[in-house]
Amino acid sequence: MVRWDERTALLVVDVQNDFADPGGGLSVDGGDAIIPAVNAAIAAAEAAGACVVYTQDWHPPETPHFAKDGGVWPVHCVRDTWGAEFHPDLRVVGDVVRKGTGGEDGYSGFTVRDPAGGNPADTLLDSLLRDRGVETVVVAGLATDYCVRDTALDAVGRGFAAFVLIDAVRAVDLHPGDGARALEAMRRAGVRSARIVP
Ligand code: VGL
Ligand code: ZN
Repeated sequence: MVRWDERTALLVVDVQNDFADPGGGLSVDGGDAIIPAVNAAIAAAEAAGACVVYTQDWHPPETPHFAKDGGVWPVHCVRDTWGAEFHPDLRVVGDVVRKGTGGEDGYSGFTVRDPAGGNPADTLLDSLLRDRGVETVVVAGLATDYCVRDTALDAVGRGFAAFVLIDAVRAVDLHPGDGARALEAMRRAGVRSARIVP
């Protein structure tokens, strides 16, 4: 079980229209179905004085992250478009960290990679959490097999204790089983599974 307190942060990963809405550019099956559980986690965090931080995938119109520019993904979460906005049912009550804003690639909320050389750079997430004395992160959102996985693995690598809320995440499952493999990779790395809905 997650024990919510001031040293715990809920990370709400990429609950944006392009992932969560069935009409989105990179729609995740059942993406909108997690929103009640995510909102329940937000309420639990708030009640205990835990901070809530949201990430947004925030791409320029052209980036090597997109298939049309040499990458693998359909166009999604282009900055300042409907697809990049938070899903309207999501309660937003905390800071927002945007990733990919300069055309960088990568999935983790902590790190982006320069599209040319692949050099990693930190987002604001790590310093934001450390400034608040956060020791434990709890990850929810989209997608289990990309941004949720990489954010949780990075959290552990940076010395945070980490949980994944298995009823508040969903996978892209580009290849069948990707979501299950991602949960297994997180488990092996020390990420604990928890549920928000009893
Ligand atoms: C994501 C694929 C491409 C994610 C972002 O949020 O999991 N997946 N960009
Ligand atoms: Zn993306």
